[in-house]
Amino acid sequence: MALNGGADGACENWELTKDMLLEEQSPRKSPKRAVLSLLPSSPPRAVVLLALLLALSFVFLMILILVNIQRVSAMREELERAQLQDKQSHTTAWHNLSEVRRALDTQLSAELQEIHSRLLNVSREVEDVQQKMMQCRAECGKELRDRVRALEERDVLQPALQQLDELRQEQSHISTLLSTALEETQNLTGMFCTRCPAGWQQFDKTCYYFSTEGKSWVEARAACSMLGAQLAIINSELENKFLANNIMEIRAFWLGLSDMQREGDWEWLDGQSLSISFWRKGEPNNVGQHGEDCATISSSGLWNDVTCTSHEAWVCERSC
Ligand SMILES: [Ca+2]
Ligand SMILES: [Ca+2]
Ligand SMILES: [Ca+2]
Repeated sequence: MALNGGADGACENWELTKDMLLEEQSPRKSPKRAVLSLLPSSPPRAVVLLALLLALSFVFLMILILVNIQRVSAMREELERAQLQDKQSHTTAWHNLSEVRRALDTQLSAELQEIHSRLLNVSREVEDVQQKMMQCRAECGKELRDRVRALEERDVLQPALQQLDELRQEQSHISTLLSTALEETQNLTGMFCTRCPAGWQQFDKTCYYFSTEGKSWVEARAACSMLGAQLAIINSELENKFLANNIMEIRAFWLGLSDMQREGDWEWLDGQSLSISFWRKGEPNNVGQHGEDCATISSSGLWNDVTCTSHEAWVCERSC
């Protein structure tokens, strides 16, 4: 009953509204009126229109869905392609990383081996140094102790060494004094020439021996040599006079003068040629079958050349 009452009321309102609209718009013919003519005044047409709208909306929605599906599909393909590229890139990078890792492993292995070798060498050197230190500890310790002992002994001996040094200086001084005294003594000895043996005569700084027997010149020369002397050599007129004064007998005495090396070239035994001469008048004359090549001196102080093999006395001379 209520429902029917409600429907009847709505129909009455619908009729009233329709009449009011017809009364207001009847004086003029407008488009709104055409539209109103389509309104509930003809319900099937509205339904059709709504259905048409719904269909169009559905079609439009389907089109949007298809478009979106295509876009999603494209994006999905692009994503797959990107994933594939990423996978390929990842594979390449992994391969490169593997190569790098392999190279690094090889290099590190070589370096580790070299470092290990160096460590072994260093270890050997350290052992060697340790052995040397052990040896040095034994040997160097002994050497150091010896050095310390030597230093201690040197310290102990220092006063004695100093005294020895002073004694050496004093000895050197005494040696110098002795040398001076010896030189002065030699000078005095030369002046007085007290060394001539018994039987020898002294003149200036020379000792002379006058023989009492006769020999050949060569034998007489040898006899002087036996006495550490030589046949007399006249160096000055005073010496010649001294010899003459000591020849008391009327005899000739061999001098150390001859020309046996080359005739006429008179030469003393010391190799000197004649600087002064005291030949007797007419001498040297080199007479006889064998000639005369050895000189004699007589008490007159004059010289004569005589055959060297004749037996004559001789005069030796030597320094004091
Ligand atoms: Ca002389
Ligand atoms: Ca001669
Ligand atoms: Ca002669």
